[in-house]
Amino acid sequence: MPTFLGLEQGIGNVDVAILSLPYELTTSYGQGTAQGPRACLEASAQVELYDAQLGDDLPAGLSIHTIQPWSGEEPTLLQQLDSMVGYLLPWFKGDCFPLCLGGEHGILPPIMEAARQHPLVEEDLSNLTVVQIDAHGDLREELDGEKYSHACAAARALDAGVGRLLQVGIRAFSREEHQRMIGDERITTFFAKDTQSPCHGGHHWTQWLETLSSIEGPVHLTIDIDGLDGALVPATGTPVPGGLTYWQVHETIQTLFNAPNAVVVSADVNEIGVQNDSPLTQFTAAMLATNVVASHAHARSKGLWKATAESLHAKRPEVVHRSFSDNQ
Ligand SMILES: [Mn+2]
Repeated sequence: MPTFLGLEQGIGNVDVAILSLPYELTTSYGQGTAQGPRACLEASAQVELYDAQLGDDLPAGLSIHTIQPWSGEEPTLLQQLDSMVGYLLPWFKGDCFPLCLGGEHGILPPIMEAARQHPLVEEDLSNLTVVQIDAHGDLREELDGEKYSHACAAARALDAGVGRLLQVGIRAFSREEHQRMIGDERITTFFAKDTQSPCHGGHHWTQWLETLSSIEGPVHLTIDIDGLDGALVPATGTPVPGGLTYWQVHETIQTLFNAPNAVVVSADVNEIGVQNDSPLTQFTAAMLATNVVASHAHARSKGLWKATAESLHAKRPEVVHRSFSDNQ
């Protein structure tokens, strides 16, 4: 199995857990995101270990563990979702930083169930802010009759109780999704049409960065790589023109991790496709994943991230997560 950045497997305590969710049941257009996590890990061996903000080479003293991929083979979609929750739960106890590689965006609802038991979330997802980089709103009620479709990932996160959803890069959405963006006060959407405008984009982009800096409390960062311009990620499930530049995503990650009153408790990079004529798509995903881990390491070094599990878990009984398949 390839390891993240080609590093030797961490020993002892886990500081950062790299989790692979090769899940693909509902991708509507492209194919191949099930192979994405492995391709991203392989491409990560070519990423520079030095991070300029951190001023150090990764792993920068951290113990980074590349965990064996999830390999659920349950017969139904709902049982697969439950199986992913079981795979994720041990890494969401607050004593390490989990980074999930996907797989289609349908991995978000199981990640939310795992995040529910993070000590800073305290079983109540209304305490959690989700920052979503994406071309799509992912706010449909269902797609082709399936409410756990990748096209519904953000809607299901809100249904699970997420307190705030901040979206950027959005440029492909239905009338129904647009109405929900406007009507649900938990959602703040920064449209690509505004942030990428040649005339006024800078103004909107500054507002986005200020919004990130003002976040308080625990945050999950979900990066659908199709939020980037399609030219950078042609092998993702649904590449879309008119998206974010690499440096805008980089700046979003760094600004979020540096927000003075926020704690980024977990992240995912999803919809990674495998490009065969060039490694550009999987290498772009690997660069972003590396930037997430380096930004976490930087936040740790500044005291913005604390291992919270021991003190908080001592007070509480074990959390029982909600089952996707039992609630039907
Ligand atoms: Mn998405």
